[in-house]
Parts: sequence; structure tokens; C-alpha cells
Amino acid sequence: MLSFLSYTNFNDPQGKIVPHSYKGWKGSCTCCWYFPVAVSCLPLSAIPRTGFVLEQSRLFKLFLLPVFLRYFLTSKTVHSAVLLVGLCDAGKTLLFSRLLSGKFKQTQTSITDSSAQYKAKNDRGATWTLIDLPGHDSLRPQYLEKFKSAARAIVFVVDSAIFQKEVRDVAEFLYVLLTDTVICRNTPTLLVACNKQDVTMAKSAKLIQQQLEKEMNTLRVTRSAALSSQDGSAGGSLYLGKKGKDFQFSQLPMKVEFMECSGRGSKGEEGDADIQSLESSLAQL
Ligand SMILES: Nc1nc2c(ncn2[C@@H]2O[C@H](COP(=O)(O)OP(=O)(O)OP(=O)(O)O)[C@@H](O)[C@H]2O)c(=O)[nH]1
Ligand SMILES: [Mg+2]
Repeated sequence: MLSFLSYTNFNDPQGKIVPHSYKGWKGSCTCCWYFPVAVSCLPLSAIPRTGFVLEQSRLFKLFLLPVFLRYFLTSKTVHSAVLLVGLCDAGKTLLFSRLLSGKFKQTQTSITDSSAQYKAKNDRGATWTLIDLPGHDSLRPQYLEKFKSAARAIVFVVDSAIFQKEVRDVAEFLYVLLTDTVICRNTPTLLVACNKQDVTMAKSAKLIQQQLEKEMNTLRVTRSAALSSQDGSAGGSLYLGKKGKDFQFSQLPMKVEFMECSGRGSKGEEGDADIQSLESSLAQL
């Protein structure tokens, strides 16, 4: 019932505090069903006798039960968040700013989440809650835990300029995401944004995809071996891809797209970002 009274605050990109609206990242107000559930669980004696209106049992059957069923059946979580995730310095916060305002912004490493309403570039005018998560190793798990169940899409940002050096860490993070039971159940669209394409040595989206598939295939073998040498339980994570086959992103239950982009853009801070492919994928959610 506390959630009836409380609401979360989010920081917007300009640093102002914006109240969490009724249809925020959770997409539905949980109090909608807490209240009828709580009422219908009360002992009948706790419901005051109306005497001249109805017997208690009839009151429950005729009024409370339909109300409870209606709320229980119609209140489902709407996945309305688009999460920006990735390792430190991949360019999430700059992309967050570019997607929202188009502007270049000097960034610092994020220590908390930022969120704002993002209007997709489509005729439907779909609006999502765009959430920028910190990439630091020590903060990543708790923020992922907080927002993963609300994800409609996950934009996994990769620094293509230093991908070769980070391939193992990128694959490990992606592995954690893609074997998570909540994420596998909700199947948010996965958009792998191969960022920093303005840098000359940046790897292409195709090469990044191939190397990640190879690396995650290796990870799957080592992780499965480690699990079976313990107690055999998967500890809240699922098997990645198809058993008996080399891992490919096409085996995943969710839609996966790899794309190239640059939050900085080819003309630097003064020019526009190169994020059209990301925007058009977000428009199709
Ligand atoms: N050359 C180039 N630099 C970029 C690009 N995108 C971001 N950067 C730079 O990379 C650095 C890190 O960018 P951020 O957006 O802060 O990275 P982040 O992923 O939010 O990092 P954390 O908050 O630490 O997780 C900044 O200096 C950005 O200006 C890009 O497309 N090209
Ligand atoms: Mg950041």
C-alpha cells in the first residue's frame, strides 16, 4: 500500500528533477491491484455490515469479487522503458542527450540513472521512457536489476573504437543480460549500437557481431562447465542460444539488431550525431 503514496523521482538530462508520472517506466500503477486484493483478503467480519443492503457473503460475491477480478485481469505491466546499457565510456550518456535534444554534451562518468520521456520518430508518436544506466562495474548490476523488468528495448552501446581490447568484457556483460530469466521472459528488443564510428579504427557492426558470437560461444562452454561442477542449478539464469549449436544472435527469443552510429558525429561537437539507424529502430518498437 505504500506505493499508493510514494512516487519515484527521476533526473532529466538538464539536471532538473521530474516527478515519476502515473505511466512512468513501470507503465502501470501497482496500487490499482494492491487495493482490491487487500480488500478482498480481509475477513468478512472486517467489512462493516450494511444490514439493510446485502449479506456479507453476497456483498463479496456481487461487488468485491468482480472488482478484484477486473483489476487483476486488466492491470498488466506495460514495458515502456528503453534502457541504454554498456561498459564505461561506451557513449551512453552522449547518445541519451543526442536522442533527446540532438545536442552535443560534455559528459562525465555516470554514477546514477537518468531518465526522460523520448518521443519516437514515427507517425504513432510513441513515447518511451529513455533511461541511461551507469556503466561502471560496481554499479551496473544494481541498476540493471532496478530497470530490467520495465524494458521494452535494450540499447547495448559498444565502443567500436576499442572493441578489440574490450571484447571479453562486452561479451560477459551481454551474456549476463541474455541469460537473465526476466529479460528472456519479457524479450525486449536488443539494439546493439556500435558507437564511435567517427573514429578511423572503429570496427564495423558486422565484425563486432561475429566476434561477440564467437566469444559468447566460448563463455557458454566455460559458464556451463562451472555451473555443472557446482550444484547444477543455473541460479536464475538460462542457457544461451540452442544446445548443440554454435551460438548466434538469431537463436535468441528476442529481436536483435546490430547498427553503426556515432554520438559525436563526423563533424564533431558542432555537427549532428550520426544516429539515424538507431532512431529508426526505436521508431519501430
Ligand atoms: N569519438 C567519439 N567519442 C564519443 C562518442 N560518443 C561518446 N564519446 C566520448 O566518449 C566519452 C564517454 O562518453 P559517455 O557518454 O560519458 O559514456 P558512458 O557510456 O555514459 O560512460 P559511463 O557513464 O561511465 O558508463 C566522452 O568523452 C564522449 O564525448 C562518439 O560517437 N565518438
Ligand atoms: Mg554515462
